Amino acid sequence: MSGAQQVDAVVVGAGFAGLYMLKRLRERGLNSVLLERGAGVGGTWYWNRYPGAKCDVESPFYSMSFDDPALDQEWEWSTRYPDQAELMSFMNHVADRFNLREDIRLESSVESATFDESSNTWSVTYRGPDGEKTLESRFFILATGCLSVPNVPKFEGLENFKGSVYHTGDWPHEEVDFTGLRVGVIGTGSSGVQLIPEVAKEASELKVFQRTANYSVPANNGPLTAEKLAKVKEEFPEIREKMRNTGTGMPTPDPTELVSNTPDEVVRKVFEDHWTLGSFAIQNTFADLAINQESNDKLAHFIHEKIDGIVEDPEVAEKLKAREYPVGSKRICVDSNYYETFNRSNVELVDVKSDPITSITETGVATQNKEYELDALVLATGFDAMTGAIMNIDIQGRDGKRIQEYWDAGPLTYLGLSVAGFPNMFSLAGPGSPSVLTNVVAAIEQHVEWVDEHIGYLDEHDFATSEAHPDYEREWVDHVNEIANMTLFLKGASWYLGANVPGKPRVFMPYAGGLKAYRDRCEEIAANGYEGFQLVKRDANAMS
Ligand code: NA7
Repeated sequence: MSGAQQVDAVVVGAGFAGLYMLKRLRERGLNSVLLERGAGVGGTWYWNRYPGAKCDVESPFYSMSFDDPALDQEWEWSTRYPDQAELMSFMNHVADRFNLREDIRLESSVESATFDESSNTWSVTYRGPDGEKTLESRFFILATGCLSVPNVPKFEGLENFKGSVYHTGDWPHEEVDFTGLRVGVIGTGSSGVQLIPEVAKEASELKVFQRTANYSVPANNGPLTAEKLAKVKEEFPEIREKMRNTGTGMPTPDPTELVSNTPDEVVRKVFEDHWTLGSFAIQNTFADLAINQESNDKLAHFIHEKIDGIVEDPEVAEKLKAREYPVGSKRICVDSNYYETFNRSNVELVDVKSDPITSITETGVATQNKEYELDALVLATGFDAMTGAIMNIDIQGRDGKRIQEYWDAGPLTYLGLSVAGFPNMFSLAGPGSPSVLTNVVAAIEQHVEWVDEHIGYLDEHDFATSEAHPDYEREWVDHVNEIANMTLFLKGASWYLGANVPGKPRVFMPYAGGLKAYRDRCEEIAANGYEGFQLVKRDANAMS
């Protein structure tokens, strides 16, 4: 015996996925520990607490059910889109309500996980408040999040800047006051687009350093009135059922009409209605928007016209128009007064595509042609998405196989859930899963329930371990690529593709076939005795 604490399962990460996984494992009677590097639960929402941070999926649909209809009825969402603080309240409520905290170890950062073939256990080492500790566990479950490792570009001289530097994905817990300061924001993805209007209200001057313009649509956020909430609650069982049966994981039916078959004036009316309604659903209004360039161009043109209507300076409006890639191939942004912010006299849009940033100086940002004096700098530069948090852990499977080497040319998974050579390791919402292209909490719920049932199957049938068969893994990765190749997704230099992090392999990571097709495939695989998984009996070395 090593002296390490023995448990049945170690879950890493206390976001939606980790919390729900812990709940299910405990209900199954497994002695489980959840390790979380933050000082609180919440995952992505614990770290992304920048001004304006909110979810772009509506509150009732983003509120994971945790398989408890009573939770849907008792929680009171206050706005159409939940902001960071409200999401934190919800997740803290969940942790308390299901007594999850007793099995959660906070400020505990997992450093390594090594599979021991003689005992079929994972040895998981983490650094916690009391130093380094090791757990020995049968199951090792990664709920590490898709957007949890901030991408800090290697700007020359960044360390010399005398003012404060913030990253949206690692925002301080104490209040940050930009009042009267000259602030620079680098990055105009979803985080920048949410933060910029808020910072503009406080800063004396705001310089927005934009490398690539983005498509953004209005959130049209507002209070979720008592009547609306009551209606949602009444319909919740039906809503949940619908969410399980759409490609997007949203309750609205998947589109069937094509832009290419629809008169222009009708298309325009549909776009107009969705613009007024607010939400990224505008990109799901027609079935061919994600696959047909000409159809997609119509939506791009519509958004460009909207920008012209909002932004007073035509030169600025022109710069704000995304042109290099189709709508949705990089995640569409959902904003509250983003384009309007560029009408403020204290805000300047700096095009760093035509005049690139050369360095950060002691006093600001230097581009090829100019220097911008700043008191504070915000990096809204995104994340080492989907693989970053997994690759940061030294994971060794069978025969010392290292995930860092195995995924060197891009991640390889079966269903996004399992990796060949890494027995009893499961990843939730990892690469190969549809999660980030759908309502992520709906996808997470499916993953957690599937993994939980799979674990139940292993025990019922006396299997010691489960892992992806390499041939099925290859087939799944090929299928993920095949689907991506049918879409316009490959035309955007997005984090889906790893294109935002210099040197990262350019591989399209999410499954673009939609949640419904994915769910059906997972269910079919389970019904076929977990086809494609190598299952090893407890008392034999023979694989099934
Ligand atoms: P994103 O969407 O990856 O956006 C990052 C932004 O930072 C984007 O505008 C990048 O420009 C910009 N960026 C990154 N590196 C640089 C450098 N070196 N110079 C200038 N600009 C740079 O991250 P977010 O945090 O906004 O959103 C992530 C997800 O969170 C989002 O998709 C939602 O799902 C929620 P680029 O486009 O690469 O030219």
